[in-house]
Amino acid sequence: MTYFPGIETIQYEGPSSKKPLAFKYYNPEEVVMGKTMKEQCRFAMSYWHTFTYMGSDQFGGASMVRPWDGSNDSMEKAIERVHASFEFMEKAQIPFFCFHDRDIAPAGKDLKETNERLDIIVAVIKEEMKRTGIKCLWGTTNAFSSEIFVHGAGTSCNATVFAYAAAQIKKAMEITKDLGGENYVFWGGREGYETLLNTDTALELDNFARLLQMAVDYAEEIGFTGQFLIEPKPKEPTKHQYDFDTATVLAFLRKYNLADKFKINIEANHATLAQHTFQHELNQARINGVLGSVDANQGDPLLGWDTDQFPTNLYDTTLAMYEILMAGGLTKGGLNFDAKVRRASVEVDDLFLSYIAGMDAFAKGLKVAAKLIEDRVFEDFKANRYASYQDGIGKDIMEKKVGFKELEAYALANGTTPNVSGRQELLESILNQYILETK
Ligand code: XLS
Ligand code: CA
Ligand code: CA
Repeated sequence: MTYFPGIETIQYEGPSSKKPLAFKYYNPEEVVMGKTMKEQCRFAMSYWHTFTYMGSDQFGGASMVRPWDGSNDSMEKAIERVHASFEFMEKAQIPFFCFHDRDIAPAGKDLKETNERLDIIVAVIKEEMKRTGIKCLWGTTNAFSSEIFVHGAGTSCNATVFAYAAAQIKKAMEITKDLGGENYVFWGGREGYETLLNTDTALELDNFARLLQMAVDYAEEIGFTGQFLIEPKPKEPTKHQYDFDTATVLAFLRKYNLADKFKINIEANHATLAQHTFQHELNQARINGVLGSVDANQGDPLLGWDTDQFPTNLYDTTLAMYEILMAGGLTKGGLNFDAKVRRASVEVDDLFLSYIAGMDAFAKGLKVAAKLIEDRVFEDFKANRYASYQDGIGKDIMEKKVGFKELEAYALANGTTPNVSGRQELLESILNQYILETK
């Protein structure tokens, strides 16, 4: 049975190819900075956006009809989605997938039945993983869609909901371990608030930390060695999400002594919702040693919400790969396309075309970033810009040899040296040149 008849495995054909169903820049076996592109990019498919999203939005229902969704039985449908998704990943050459518990199996009448259903689907997924060699990048819990989470999950005012969320996370961690998941993600979809008039933020944050500590303890108990990741997002669905951005999450983790147990999963669209650039969030994670993984998508600058579009902006993919390479690569993380086709892209091959667009954009970004790093374009410029800290009074500051009194004496005697240009426009035009000329 094939759900994508007529579509062969997508091949690299190079930048001059006019064939839509071909890679122009992503050449999996090509070596860039000591690793193949496949190893550098670690691309992943998001199960939810690719196999459960049918095009609905706030104003209308499903716009897409998928051939694998023919059955009226929700479990049969879930099984067919597994088969279709692995055929898709194989043909698109995507080596990893990411999932929420509720993406892969429909909820049953109670938690027990829901968990039994998960076990059935996980067995099918394992068979497909064995057949194809495709791996699980990360698993997570959907503790936001069900109405029971209306006040939050780990931050709910209702202790029975906290317990339910914990039970759900426990099961999702078990299946992620069973699937060999390399990471486990926490995105606090309802962990935030609408109004402070009814919210005890101190208690909610303490409880959220308690929940995370329980996850750490349970991982140890069951021998789950995957990396825990927190995914920041400033708003949506709640007005104010506790995991606002990387800096906020770091402060939270440090306060609750969880900083050595978690890294960050940076999503591009969440960065821009927080009024940051994608690069800023990656940079902050990198310099703090917590860059864990990446949700590779993009938002629309004209829309104020999480549009989860496929990433095609070469500036963003270049500067993202720049930060990732500077961090030493993705290690256990990956580039997960937490991205969905537009509502009007209703045809099945749109799924391939969108992944190709994203993979090519990141492959090109990888090559440009590698060249910028190899040529030390920005790093040499920065070294020179901060050269005054290499000797004299600058070195004394760096080495903590001076305090206010010594610095006052220095300033009185020497004044300051004249400002020199930051050369931003020059650097921007060099960046353009590298994007255009890197082969
Ligand atoms: C939603 C988030 C979500 C997480 C996983 O905005 O991006 O999809 O990545 O729960
Ligand atoms: Ca995400
Ligand atoms: Ca998102």
